[in-house]
Parts: sequence; C-alpha cells; structure tokens
Amino acid sequence: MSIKTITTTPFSDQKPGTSGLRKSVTVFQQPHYLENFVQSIFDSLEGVQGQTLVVGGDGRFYNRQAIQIILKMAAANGIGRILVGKGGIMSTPAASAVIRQYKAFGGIVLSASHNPGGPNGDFGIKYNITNGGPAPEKITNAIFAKSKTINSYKIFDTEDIDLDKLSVKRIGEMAVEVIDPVEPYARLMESLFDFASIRKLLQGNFKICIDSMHAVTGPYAQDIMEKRLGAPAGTVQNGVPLEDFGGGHPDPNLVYAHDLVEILFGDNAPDFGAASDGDGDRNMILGNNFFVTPSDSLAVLTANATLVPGYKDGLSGVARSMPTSAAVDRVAEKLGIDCYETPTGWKFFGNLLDADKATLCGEESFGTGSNHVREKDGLWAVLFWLNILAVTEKSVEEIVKDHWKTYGRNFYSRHDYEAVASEPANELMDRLRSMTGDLPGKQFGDYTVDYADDFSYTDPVDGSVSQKQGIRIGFTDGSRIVFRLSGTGTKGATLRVYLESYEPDASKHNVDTQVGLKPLIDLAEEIALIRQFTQREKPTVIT
Ligand code: VG1
Ligand code: CO
Repeated sequence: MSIKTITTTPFSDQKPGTSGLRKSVTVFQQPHYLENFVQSIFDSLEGVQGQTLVVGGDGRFYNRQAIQIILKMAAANGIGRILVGKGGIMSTPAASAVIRQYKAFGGIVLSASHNPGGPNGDFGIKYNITNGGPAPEKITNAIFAKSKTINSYKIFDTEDIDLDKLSVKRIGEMAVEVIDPVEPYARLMESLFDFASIRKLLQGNFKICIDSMHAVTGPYAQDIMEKRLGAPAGTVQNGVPLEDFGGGHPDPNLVYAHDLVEILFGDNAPDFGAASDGDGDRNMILGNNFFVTPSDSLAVLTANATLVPGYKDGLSGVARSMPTSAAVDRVAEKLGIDCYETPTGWKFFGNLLDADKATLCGEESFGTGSNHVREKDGLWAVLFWLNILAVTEKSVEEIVKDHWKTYGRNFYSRHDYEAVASEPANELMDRLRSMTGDLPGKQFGDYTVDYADDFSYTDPVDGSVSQKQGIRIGFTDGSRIVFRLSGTGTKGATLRVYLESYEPDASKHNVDTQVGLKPLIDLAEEIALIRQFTQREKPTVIT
C-alpha cells in the first residue's frame, strides 16, 4: 500500500454550476477527470488534514467507482476519517444531517439529482461545508481556479473498501467508517414532527402513496413511512434504488412522475401522494385529484408551521429563490417576519439559515427545507404536510383552497425548453438583457411594464454579490415573467420561463393554471421570441 503522485493536465470545463459539477457519465469516466476535480477540492480546503469528511451519493451509475477513488485520494491527502453511507448511499439532506450531527469538516455528495442516470446518463459531484450546506461561490470559484492549473494528484494504491458492511477500516492512517445512512436522518425527523399523530392518521382511513422513483429515498421512505409510522407495506412504490433509476427521469413533477400522477388523478385515488427526486432533496405534493405547486407548498408550510412541534415557537423569517412565486411573501407579511429573495440554488440560503434570519426556505423547483439541515429536503416536506393534515383533519385541496381564500392565489407555472442549442439560447438572454433599460413603462395589451432587470443579489450576511441571476420583467398589476438558463443541464442549454400572476378574488381561483396564465404566456413569446431562438413550438416540460 503506497501513495502515488500521478501527473495530470487540467480540463477547462470543471466550473461548478447551480449545484456542483454535473456532466455526462462518459465525461467523468475520462482518465483523471474525477481525480482532477477531487484534488482541486482538497487543495482548496484549508485545514482539512486530519479532519472528518462525509461521503455518499444517490446510488446512480458510477457512484461506487467514484467513492472508491475519493476514499483513496482522501487518505493520500491526509484526511483523518471518512464516514461513508452503506452501499455508498446517502441522500443529499441525510448527508447534510450527518455532517452536522458528527460535526464533520464537510462532505462530498455524489449526485446529478434529477438528471437521468445510467452509463449514458449524468453524474455529479459537489462539496458541502461544515454547516452541512453546499459550498458558497467563494469556495466553488476556488475549486474551479485550482482545476485550471492542476498538474498532479495523490492517490493510495490499495484494494477497494467493502461498502456493503457496516465496519471501520483503514487506508493508511485514515479511518473509513461505513455507517447506516438512514438512522441519523430518521431520528432527526422524529425530533421535528409529531410521529404519534401522523401514525394515527396513516392507520385510519387516510391513504397515501409515496413514489421514490427508484432513486435514493426508497430506503428512507420505507424506514420512516412503513416502519416508524406504520403505513401499510407497499405504501412506498419504486423503492429500490437502481443505478439507472429504472430508465426513468427522477424529477418529481407532473411530467416525469407520471406513475404517481396517474394514481392520484385516477379513480379511488388516495388522499395524499408524494414523489422525490434522484438525491432526495425535492418533493412533489399531490392530493386526491389535486396538484400543489411548490411555491404554494412553501407558503402553506409557512402559514401552518406552528402546528408542527419542531416549529411551534414560530419562524425567524423565510427565504425563497427569485423565480419562486411571491405566495410566501404574503404569509410572511401577515406573520410580521422577514422574507428574503435569493438567486436560484440552495447555496444562497446557507448564510440566512446560519444567521437565523430564515427558518424555512423554498424554491419553485419542488424544493423546500428548513434550518434542521442546510439542504432542501424532500421527505421532510412530506412529513411536514402529513403533520399538518393530521392536526387539521382537512384534505390537501381544502388546505390549499382555504389558503388562497385568505391570501389570494398566485397563479404560477414554469415552462422549460430542455436541451436547446446553446448559442441561440444565449442570444435570447443577451437580447433580453439589452432590452431591460427600455422596457419599463411600455404597454403590451393590458399589461404595463413596471420594472425589468437582470437580478443581482447582495448577501445580507457576508456582503458577497452574485450578478446575472435571471431577467425579471414585472408588470404594474403584480404579474411577472422571469427568464433564466439552467445551471444543472448537461446537454446544450435549458431555457426556463417562469410565469406568475396574482388573483385576490376567490371567485376567480378555480381556473386551470395554464388558462389563467395564457395572456402572460403569449406575452413571454412576444417579448422574448422564444420560438424563433429555441426552434421549438412548445416547452419540453410544463410544471
Ligand atoms: C435547478 C433548479 C434549482 C435547484 C437546482 C438543484 O437548477 O431550478 O431551483 O436548486 O436545480 O436542485 P437550474 O440551474 O437547472 O435551474 V437538485 O435537486 O438538482 O440538487
Ligand atoms: Co435533487
């Protein structure tokens, strides 16, 4: 067993995006590609020698190979101890929880989240810091800078570690502990929610269906829902994590979670349904024949938080990503708490949570979470909903419709144009950017532009500035259109168009979302010339 120093040359494309470095598996399989990035992480972390790191992933293809490489490189780079999930598995929120509970220095999370898996799918890697959350841009920029000048990396020449048995092994001086990835997370959930009430609900006539989409939440959902909460066996479907997610696209939305959608919108539908994404940090909430938009979900959780033991004393504040609807802003206003608007990506919530400026956070992309960890958390959101349903004894639909009655309804939808050509997509954005100065005051039919800008965020805690976070066009009636390019896609560009309008009048709430937003959808086309630039007649995914 010896440490080897391997000569390498830099790759120019290792800039982390919205959530770490994501590329197709074949890119990661190139000689030295993963190693360069991992060495760049270690080289960017001051004082990591002798410390504990957490490693785990969503179980997708290449997860196991990547973990073996990371373990051998960690040992060669003087890391003291690695905690790795059994089978190499750890959901993103569980990794965050483990980093915090074990007071680790940080962690490496292997996931491409909602992107498809398998030999022809995607892979991803990101670094999380001591608070359990994604590294802020200061660190991801440093990692990228190192990756551009790297000329060698260090790795132990040794046997693979058996990841399938709970054990403590050594590589050189470094300890490798294979731990149960579910137990620490499940215990945390028990400390936040009223498990006794939820158990009573699930053992009565209330029927639920949880779809893990063959991704990482299977073992977590089975343990929590079926074992600890006594839901009937089979409540969790597609519960065995597969390396290719069974060929599916583990993105919990109305398009990709079609199995669940069919059940919840079918005859004799259960009362509640939920799906999670590849790495377990997102959730989709459905009622019997009812879809809860993620923006509304955040608003409902905020409005009802004090019904849940973990939040019974109230919230210090809330935060949402810029494209997320303003539904939660109205709740915050009524509660008299602050509401922060951040750029897309969970890394921007970390400082607000650490400084106790926000307790709950959320994104329109089916992500909600709180200060219990520093990642968004899919099963946490499911339990939060079940806790509210157990206490109020209302249906999902009643809860949301009552919410709209109190606060008004924010009609909201996102239209994605996936894998379009990069160059015209960038031209579309550049063109919009150049228009922002002239748009305010312009009239389009019934709409008058109130403001137009490219969103820039100054972190209220450390003052760091993030620019060019998406084009916002706001209208005088409170409606809004946002355009941005995805930072997680791996093929061409993905254009996201976010549409929102506000309707205070409850008699006008029972309208289909796409119908309600039609004038704004047409306006987005008129202003941005989406068809012309994307060469697409319609979006790939509408949520
Ligand atoms: C998307 C979502 C964003 C989310 C990110 C990572 O990013 O829009 O809200 O934080 O994915 O989520 P983008 O840049 O493609 O719009 V996950 O579940 O992939 O870790
Ligand atoms: Co995810």
